[in-house]
Amino acid sequence: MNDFFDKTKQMLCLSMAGAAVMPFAGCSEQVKEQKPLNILYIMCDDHSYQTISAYDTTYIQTPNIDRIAADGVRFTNSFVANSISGPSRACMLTGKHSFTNGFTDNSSSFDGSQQTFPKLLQQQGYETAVIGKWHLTSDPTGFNHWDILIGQGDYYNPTFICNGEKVQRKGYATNVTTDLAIEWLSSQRDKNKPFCLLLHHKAPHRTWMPDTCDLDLFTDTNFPLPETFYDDYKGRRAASEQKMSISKDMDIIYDLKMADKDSTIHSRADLEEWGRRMYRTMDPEQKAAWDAHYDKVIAAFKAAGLKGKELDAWKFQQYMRDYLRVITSVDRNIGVVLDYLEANDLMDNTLIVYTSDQGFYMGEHGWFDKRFMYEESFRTPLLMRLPGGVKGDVIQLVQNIDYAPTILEAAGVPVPADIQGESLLPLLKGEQWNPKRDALYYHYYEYPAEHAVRPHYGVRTEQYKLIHFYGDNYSEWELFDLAADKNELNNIYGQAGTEQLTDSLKAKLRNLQIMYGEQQFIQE
Ligand code: SGN
Ligand code: CA
Repeated sequence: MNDFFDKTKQMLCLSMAGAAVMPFAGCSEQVKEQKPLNILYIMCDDHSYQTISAYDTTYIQTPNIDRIAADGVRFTNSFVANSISGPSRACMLTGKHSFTNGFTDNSSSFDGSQQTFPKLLQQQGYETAVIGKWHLTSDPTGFNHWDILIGQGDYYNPTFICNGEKVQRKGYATNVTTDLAIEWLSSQRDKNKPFCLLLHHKAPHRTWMPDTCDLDLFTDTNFPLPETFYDDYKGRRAASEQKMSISKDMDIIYDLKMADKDSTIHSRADLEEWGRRMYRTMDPEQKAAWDAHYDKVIAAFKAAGLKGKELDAWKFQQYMRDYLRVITSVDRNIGVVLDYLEANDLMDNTLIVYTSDQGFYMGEHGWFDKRFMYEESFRTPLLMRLPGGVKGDVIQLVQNIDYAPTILEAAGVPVPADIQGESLLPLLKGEQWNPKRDALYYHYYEYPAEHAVRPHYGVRTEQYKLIHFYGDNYSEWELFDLAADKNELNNIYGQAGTEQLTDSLKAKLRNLQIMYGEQQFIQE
């Protein structure tokens, strides 16, 4: 299904693309006329690699996001350090794991006095901005301009905080966020300086509310159920205890929009509670377009009277349709930004990054949401187009703590020694890459919390993954051989014959915990 997994076996296919660009800082006299490097970092919220056609064509075509891949590098083994929004964003800004940057779960508040890559760029003369979802509670620091959504933000007519002032803006969040980015690029920034723009869409976060113009897309499409949709979680206790099941935990009104005005498929109280949240910020025109679409779906749903597995499959289809409608809008808006760069002669001196704050379950294991160190949520899409860099696939294991040092090095700004990530710049240039780590470290902390995923840390190598779920009176280990069991259904921890492998992975885990300052979590 995911064609890029097979391609990970291929070697890098690299060719030079675009014109040469000099880093901004430290330019010598004779190259001063060359343009400094701008940074455009685009990050969506919960955008799965399964729904980017550069990675996987099963569900949707994303021609505009694919433009970045076609002209740059597609990372086929890209991961996060902690699969949840705020922590991921903090890892990305600091180049440090959650424990080190202090933002371990979504209830944290980011210590904005600490070092971040936008601050370091700003100090070296960059004009910096963040537009869209922020989700770090404290006000942004290190930005000349910030225009952020409050918390998760709303899909319709969202309220932003623009440099400290609240402003409600009419329209659909992805379009509004794009317009703000174009406005800053075209008329608000100081054009004598190179720019670093973090463009953070709230889409496609739950509850996957499409733009009115996309509501009728995919209406007749039936998507294939993932192989693991009916996973029984045998041998994986923490997986069996979560609350992110499409069948059991996805809400018929709130998530799937079946707000039946006659209240025959749910109670009146449910309609009032969830309906209020769903329509909360829509204006009458938007609400009318919304109802014109969903009222028909509600009528058909009521007439069908689905139960059991048929109902589960319907929920999956409905979820996929809305999610993919939201992605259609994201892709269209990425196209707008790329067109702007092209029309304004910025493509040959702008590093473009496309990523998500983490991966997401598109029904694999029967789930939506993220958090687990299992592949679908541990992975995240990552595309980077460096002018003058290479094109093709990079198969090395990379992580979101690597973005900050990559961007700093690309901009010619020294990478501070305390940054834990590794610069990916050599990979973008087709050069040798010798990271300090020999495996990836992961740690998820948020518990108790929505979706009931137990805290866990673990280590991943090219072939194996060892996870430890922990808590008061809770200790569960899982070991997967990803070459033999790509869907992680067969926990081989404790099985005869795995002793040596387990010891060596535990040693790697211990070393990473020491390297990243989490000695207190070491388990013998
Ligand atoms: C909200 C969602 C959750 C989601 C978290 C974290 N519930 O609480 O489903 O896991 O955000 O997501 S909702 O009812 O408010 O939609 S994150 O991407 O921001 O970390
Ligand atoms: Ca997210």
